Amino acid sequence: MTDIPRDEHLESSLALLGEGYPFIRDRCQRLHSNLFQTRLLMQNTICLSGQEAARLFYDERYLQRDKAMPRMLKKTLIGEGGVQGLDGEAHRQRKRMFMQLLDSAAVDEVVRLTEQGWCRAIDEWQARSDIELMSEVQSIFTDSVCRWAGVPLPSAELPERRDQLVAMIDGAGGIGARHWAARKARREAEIWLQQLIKQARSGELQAAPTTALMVVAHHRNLDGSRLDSRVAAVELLNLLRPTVAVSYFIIYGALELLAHPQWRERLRSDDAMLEPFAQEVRRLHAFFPFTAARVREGFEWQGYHFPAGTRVMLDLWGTNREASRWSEPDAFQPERFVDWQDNAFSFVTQGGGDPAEGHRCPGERLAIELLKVALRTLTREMEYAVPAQDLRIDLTRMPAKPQSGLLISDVKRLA
Ligand code: MYR
Repeated sequence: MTDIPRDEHLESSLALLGEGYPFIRDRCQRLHSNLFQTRLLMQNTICLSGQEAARLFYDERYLQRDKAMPRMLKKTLIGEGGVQGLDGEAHRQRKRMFMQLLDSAAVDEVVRLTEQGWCRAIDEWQARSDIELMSEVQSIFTDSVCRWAGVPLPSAELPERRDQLVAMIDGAGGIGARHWAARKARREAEIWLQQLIKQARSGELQAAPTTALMVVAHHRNLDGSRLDSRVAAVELLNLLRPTVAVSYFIIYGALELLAHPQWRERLRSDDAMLEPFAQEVRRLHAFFPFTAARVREGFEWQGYHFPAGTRVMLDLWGTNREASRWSEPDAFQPERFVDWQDNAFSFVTQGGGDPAEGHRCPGERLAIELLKVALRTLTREMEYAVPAQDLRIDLTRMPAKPQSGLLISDVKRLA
């Protein structure tokens, strides 16, 4: 048995927060290894990268989610008691609720609502000068996902709720003010949704029984009890927040259109290339950089020992760019997805494996379809100018985004 290569620093948390997305990949390259150990958040942590590592990471015989996510993420992005931290049968039972809620009819419905949202927005943007595309898309998505979920959201309340959902995402990888804003947003959003869950249970709030609000409110644990109302709020947020997070993909997509005008032209008429383009955007821009699990019982893998209880972090961003699986991995080449044979472990932007059985995101198809709607709209429904601004994406900031949120102007609806 050989020792797992070790990162030279005694404690790497500040390096991770300072280096951002390439943190694991850079060290794997330097150490010529697809794994290394380091100390992160005061714990010995094994970092993994690549397809084979992802296959291991999503094997629940070896790794569990209980007590895996760092506290800073539980307090901001994902909350406590939700599906991400469950294992075994309890996880499968909770996950079924998400899989059923996010079925193809739901995808169609959210797509339809966002198409209407884009259409209304274009009318409004034509009369305005500077538009920050990112926050506009976040408004469209907040409004659409709340309508779909049966969550009442008067238009006067929309900016506040949008900002809370965005703060949870935007502050997840931040320290200082960004982190504290995310914590506050989570507390406030949980109170808001907990109230609605209670009203839905008492009958004070009426909504169709198939809406996400009602399904979550009446969901039963394995022992037949209802979800604690706070946990129900966390799960409802697990539907609303990631939908709004798709706005990051939209902005990355808009930036790729800007960087590759030949693709803008091609997408105007070539329906078949919308999905490959969307997939390439998602491959290169995995905005959740790493995910975490914990060793269940000690085991051996590739000649290395993984001690029981050790935290393990999988490099999502770097796995999507593994040089032995993807040719020119850092280049934007949508054609690579034309005849792509779906591989559950080499392209892991929203997790790996089978979403019904494991921890892969149940909303992946929704994210792809929302991105395709955006690409269609940006190339076929509207013309716009992009004023001078700094459009660089700083990979040391998690989640990454252009500082300006992508300002556009001179919007015109195309006939
Ligand atoms: C969601 O669950 O809402 C979708 C994912 C949002 C991604 C936000 C990225 C957060 C950066 C995490 C940094 C991890 C540092 C340990």
